[in-house]
Amino acid sequence: MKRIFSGVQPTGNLHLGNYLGAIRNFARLQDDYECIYCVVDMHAITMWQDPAELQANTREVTATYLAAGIDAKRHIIFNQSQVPAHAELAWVFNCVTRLGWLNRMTQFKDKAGKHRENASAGLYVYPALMAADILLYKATHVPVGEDQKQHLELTRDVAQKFNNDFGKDIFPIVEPLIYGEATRVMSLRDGAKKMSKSDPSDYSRITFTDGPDEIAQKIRKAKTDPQPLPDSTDGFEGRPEAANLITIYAALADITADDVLADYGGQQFSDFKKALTDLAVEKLGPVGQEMQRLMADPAYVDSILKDGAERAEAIARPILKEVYEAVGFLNVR
Ligand code: AQP
Repeated sequence: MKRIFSGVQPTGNLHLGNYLGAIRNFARLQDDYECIYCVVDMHAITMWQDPAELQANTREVTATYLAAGIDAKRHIIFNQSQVPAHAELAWVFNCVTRLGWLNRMTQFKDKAGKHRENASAGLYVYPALMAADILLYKATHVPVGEDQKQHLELTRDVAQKFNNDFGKDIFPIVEPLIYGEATRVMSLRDGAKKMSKSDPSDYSRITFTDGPDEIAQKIRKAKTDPQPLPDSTDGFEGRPEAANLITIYAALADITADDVLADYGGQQFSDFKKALTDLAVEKLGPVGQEMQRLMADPAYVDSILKDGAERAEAIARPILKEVYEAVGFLNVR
């Protein structure tokens, strides 16, 4: 069976982009793939995290996976730090990955910003750890949002170079699964910026902890332009905010953006925003409520992670052993 690996960082403010670009797709792939879904806490600490919040956020991402419908009995949910083989394979990959590849990564440039000299070495080698996460399970497919495409290309390069360097066909060349109407949800405050957890404005994103009133307020305040909605997606040119809101509606309703415009084209934003609010509350409300219910039972959430870590470890160990043998590490134990 084809195997999926994907992950979300426990960095708080889980938002609509994470849901439509990743988590909802995770749940939808369960019947066709063997799925391993990780809470990537080791990735999270590439930027400083408050330790108590990191723990709470790890449970929150786990609860959201479950609330979104991922079946932790049929598939695996765990947090990365509990399977040490991730760090072990990441070191081998640090030695396979070329500096030139890392220097091209736009996420590092965006996150390090102007203070590149102050960024952690971990942030720089983040893509090598991500390659290790995926290849540790010989995953064949990786569902992600559009922003992770470049990192997945690097994963393919690492797999190819490792196989060539050691003359063994150990790793598969992974395929990204970037699909759905909303592969890149944009900020509600600026249609040119990705919706993101770290945006200082809470009004830029809809999160799972937002109730109906907050969702309504955020959509009401969402940036628009003075013209009515276009009649088709051809009219999105130069109108990123209109494109974003229509795309969000389409994704939530599971229809195309042109279908949405067949109903709302020519209308003012105000009416459309009311409809979008109702739809967002209808679709996100139950997931948010279930997530909060699960968060009230941390022992249960932890038991899911513990079971998942044990099952993930059982798959990962033999693969790491194969890698260590290929590299030439002398096994004396
Ligand atoms: N705006 C988005 N639209 C669609 N998909 C998105 N993803 C993130 N933002 C959007 C997808 O969500 C998954 C998990 O992301 P992550 O938590 O690992 O890291 P991220 O991409 O760094 O998330 P953020 O929200 O953008 O955080 P910050 O603010 O730290 O940069 C991934 O599959 C991602 O593609």
